[in-house]
Amino acid sequence: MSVPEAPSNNRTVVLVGRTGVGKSACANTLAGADLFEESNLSASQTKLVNSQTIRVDRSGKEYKVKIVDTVGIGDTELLPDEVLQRLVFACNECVEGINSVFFITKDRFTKEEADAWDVMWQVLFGAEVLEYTSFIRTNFLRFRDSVAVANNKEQLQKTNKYAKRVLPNVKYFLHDDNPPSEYDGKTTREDSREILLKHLIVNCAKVFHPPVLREIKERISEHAKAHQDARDKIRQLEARLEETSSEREQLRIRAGLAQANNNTAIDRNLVNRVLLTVVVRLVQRERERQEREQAERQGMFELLCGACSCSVM
Ligand SMILES: Nc1nc2c(ncn2[C@@H]2O[C@H](COP(=O)(O)OP(=O)(O)O)[C@@H](O)[C@H]2O)c(=O)[nH]1
Ligand SMILES: [Mg+2]
Repeated sequence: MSVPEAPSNNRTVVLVGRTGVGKSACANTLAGADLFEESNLSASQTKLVNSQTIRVDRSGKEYKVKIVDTVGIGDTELLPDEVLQRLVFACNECVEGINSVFFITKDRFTKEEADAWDVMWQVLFGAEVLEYTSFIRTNFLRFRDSVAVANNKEQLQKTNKYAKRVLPNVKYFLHDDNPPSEYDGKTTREDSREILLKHLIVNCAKVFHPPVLREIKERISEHAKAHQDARDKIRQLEARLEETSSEREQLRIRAGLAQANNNTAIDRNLVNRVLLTVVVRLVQRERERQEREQAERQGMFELLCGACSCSVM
């Protein structure tokens, strides 16, 4: 459940989608500058996560827009565990909440996309994310033409069984085109930017707090508190050590100090450790999801075989 909040001038948008569909290009369009690396390179060569915050003036108000670019989900070159790990690291960039997830696609909606979609809501964020997800069709030359956009939306929904299953659940459907500037893409990107920013500012004021982000935040603050307690304890013990002249008492205090120092040392790699434990749990959840799908397929197969009147000798 998201907590009701006063509308703020901050917006956080997370871009997800397969590698090469144009996430980083879309991020640059949103930023109005080349802040993200665009390429056809494989996900393994892409940075873990890249996030940039820009300021935007709209109708006399200043907005702070945080853009979080991620690696491709549904990417065959990465193991599911690696993808989840990268996504959880991206989540750490938006622990204050997410205004919108931009799910980016290019020309088609494939099984990989449907899988990525399922991982996003079933494994990572929970069903509530669908309320906050905007489906962005990039590389759409006629994005300024409302009739072409409406037709494409309708066609896309009928493409195949994956599109038929997923796309009717999509709340916002947007089209844009973000060609590289060497192809005279500047004005096209400016027009695309207008569409994306308007949507982000007008339709995405509400903040989504996915349980996974709340958990990351809570666990990090628990650890930070334990760390602070240990430091307070060290200070107290050091003061007592100065005051006491008894050797026995000094020995006892030194033992306490060693213990407290140990407690602060454990916390050195705190954020990474918290994130990795979250990854482990999500990977487990993803495995369970795959097993469920497999069992359903098997059940369907057995049902069909049972209903079939032919006998195989
Ligand atoms: N013409 C055109 N090219 C695009 C568009 N989006 C991305 N590209 C290009 O496609 C390539 C891959 O895009 P990139 O943003 O790096 O994909 P990512 O892997 O999803 O981040 C880059 O060369 C981009 O410049 C688009 O909407 N139109
Ligand atoms: Mg990229």
